[in-house]
Amino acid sequence: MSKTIIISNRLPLQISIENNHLDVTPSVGGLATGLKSFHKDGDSIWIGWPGLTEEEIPENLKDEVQKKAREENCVAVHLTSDEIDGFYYGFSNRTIWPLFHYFMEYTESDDQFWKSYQEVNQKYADEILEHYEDGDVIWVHDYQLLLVPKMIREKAPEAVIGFFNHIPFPSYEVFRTLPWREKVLEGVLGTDLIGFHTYDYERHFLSSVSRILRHQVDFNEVTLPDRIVKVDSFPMGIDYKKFEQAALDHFKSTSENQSELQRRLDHHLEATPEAKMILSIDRLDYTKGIAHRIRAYEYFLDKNPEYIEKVRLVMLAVPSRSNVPQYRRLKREVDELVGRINGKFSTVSWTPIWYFYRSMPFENLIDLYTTCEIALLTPIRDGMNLVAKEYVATRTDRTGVLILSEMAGAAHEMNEALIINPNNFEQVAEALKTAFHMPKEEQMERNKMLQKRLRRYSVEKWAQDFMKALRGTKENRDSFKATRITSEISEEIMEQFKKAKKKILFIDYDGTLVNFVNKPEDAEPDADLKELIRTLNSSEDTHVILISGRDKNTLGSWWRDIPVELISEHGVWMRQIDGEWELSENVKSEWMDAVRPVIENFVDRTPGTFIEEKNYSLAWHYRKADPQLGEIRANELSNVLKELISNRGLSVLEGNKVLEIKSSDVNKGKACTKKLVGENYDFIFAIGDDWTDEYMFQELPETAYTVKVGIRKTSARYYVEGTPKVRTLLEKFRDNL
Ligand code: GDG
Repeated sequence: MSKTIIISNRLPLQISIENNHLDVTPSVGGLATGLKSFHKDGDSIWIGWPGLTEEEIPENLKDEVQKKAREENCVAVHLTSDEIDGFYYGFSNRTIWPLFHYFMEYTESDDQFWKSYQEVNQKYADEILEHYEDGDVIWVHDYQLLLVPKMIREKAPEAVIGFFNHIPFPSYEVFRTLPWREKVLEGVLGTDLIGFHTYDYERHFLSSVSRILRHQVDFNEVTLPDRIVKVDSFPMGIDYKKFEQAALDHFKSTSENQSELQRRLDHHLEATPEAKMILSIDRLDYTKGIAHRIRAYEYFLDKNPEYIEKVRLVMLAVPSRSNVPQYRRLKREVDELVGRINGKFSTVSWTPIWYFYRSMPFENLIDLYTTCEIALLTPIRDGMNLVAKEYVATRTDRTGVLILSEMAGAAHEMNEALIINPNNFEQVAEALKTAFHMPKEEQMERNKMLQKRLRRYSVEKWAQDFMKALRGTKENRDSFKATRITSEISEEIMEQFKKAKKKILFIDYDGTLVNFVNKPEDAEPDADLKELIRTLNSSEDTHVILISGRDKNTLGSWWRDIPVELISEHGVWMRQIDGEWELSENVKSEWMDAVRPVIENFVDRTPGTFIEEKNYSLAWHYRKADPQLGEIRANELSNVLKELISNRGLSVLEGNKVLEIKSSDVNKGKACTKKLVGENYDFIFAIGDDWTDEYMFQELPETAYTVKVGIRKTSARYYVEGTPKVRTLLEKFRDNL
């Protein structure tokens, strides 16, 4: 039976060794907490690092580690301390993490880190491939493993692979500064589905893909030569019931069962019943805005001294990544700030900040959530922020006020919270005042709505939605109309080719024989290609025609020494094998003077675009324009032109990053059927990549072998993934001449 393979940097468990004895505990963190329930219930294995380096695990316990992991349906990837330094503390946390959170000044570009990142990603990919079986679905998590999807795809081209990015994806202007930006994007595009927490991250990612890799992006789909990658947002939820139940149990527990922490919290509440506790919980990370928060709190107390002894900030900072210098610096900064502010405001019976630098057991987390009337979560950037959601879920009597930074992904779904800009201290101070005085009814009204949404969009639902969309990509792939030319199909075609007595091959040029380039004049055929076409056309019974939208002069000069028929400008001109050009009887050109100024206006308004003037058509190219602006202007121009040319016997062809206006009577379909008139070809083959080639696919007889290059909707019977595959196919024809 097929299974799900989950892969994340860390396993959802932590293995520790004391006195040669292994201890396994669940690990803390957004992802682990979130996916654990999904993993437990389903048929899945989870691959990741168990938290100890190879050097830390004694030789005699290595098998035991794997055994313990397997008991939890986990597979441990063993990493050395050098690997952890380069891959995890290095590239992941000193390059990607700061960059993706817009901390460009913290972002390091170190070749050694990058090398290690690639090697360790390969290690994860290899481990996955060890366990992968046909039909399994693979779900890769987070920024530490961005290259893994491509690495799996290379070995298992048919695999169904999803990727979820738990942190923000920065805007193109920030992402483009990464020296290895192409490799990173290509790595993650090895997937079928990429998920982000919010639409903004999705938008930024697609913008980088289209600007940096220049792939075609239509709405939320990236078209690659061999696949379509879907990109979507799936805001991650929490295990709502678990938090709700924990809170209910907490309230039921008797005073003997209470934790020490709860006793101390209660003690404070009893001593100062009108005072309110403000909760802050995060990993100690510069993105979480902890130092800002303390300063904003200081600002609040400075401006509103009447709240002295009336509020207390209970701050839990969980130690994190202390091997990275910025985290050590932040720790010092926070220690100093807390010390200074406590020194500045404390009274005999009151300290303004109650600071814990440690990780706490789950029960204590619940003590804090349920006891504090206000939660102040002010990240400077945060992919989602699950703490905000957990806080609301534990407020079972619906009281409590959440103050949340608009920079957290969670803010998009939690409108009923008090949403603030963490850099605006005045606004934070105002929100604290509002929270302090908010009537209970209003608190309950707000939390009611929040809880309803959180309960519905839980982590289970999030995982199910993602998996459903991921499986959907497979169904989509399977329902694709054209059939991929596998080696068996290619053999079959060759058999028919060999048997046939009279054969004709229509071959498109750009995007089929050669890849697209920025300057159309740079797409000249290489010597091998020329030789291939010459040989193909040298056999008596095989007739090769290159059929293109290109102008006759360019096409003619590129193929001047090769005896092959050419059809240029979609059929306006035809060159005989002896080099003579003939004009199609259907063409007109008098319309061009009226249309040209309209297109020129679009050239002026859209940098990077230009007009290609052919004898009987005008083409507006926008490949080099900003991709989004190009698409917008192409739509606009297409509409303007359609109106302008109506009833003139002209049509607008929408090619690959080009709009072309020409006589409606001329197209590749008409041009190639003309070639069949009066002939008795028993093998007809046509191959092309873009929309203009669809005319050939539609007009040729059903028995023709029509082949689309790339994966797009098509009327062709077959498809191949890209230009290298076209060459291989043509070489097979040559070998079977
Ligand atoms: C990343 C993204 C995104 C915290 N302290 C303790 C503890 N926790 C648990 C919380 C919560 C989780 O850790 C923290 O999750 P966050 O979402 O707030 O933050 P990150 O760890 O930075 O997570 C983030 C997330 O991935 C998921 O996609 O939301 O934006 O940065 O579940 O309860 N748990 C225990 N003791 C603690 O001291 N037991």
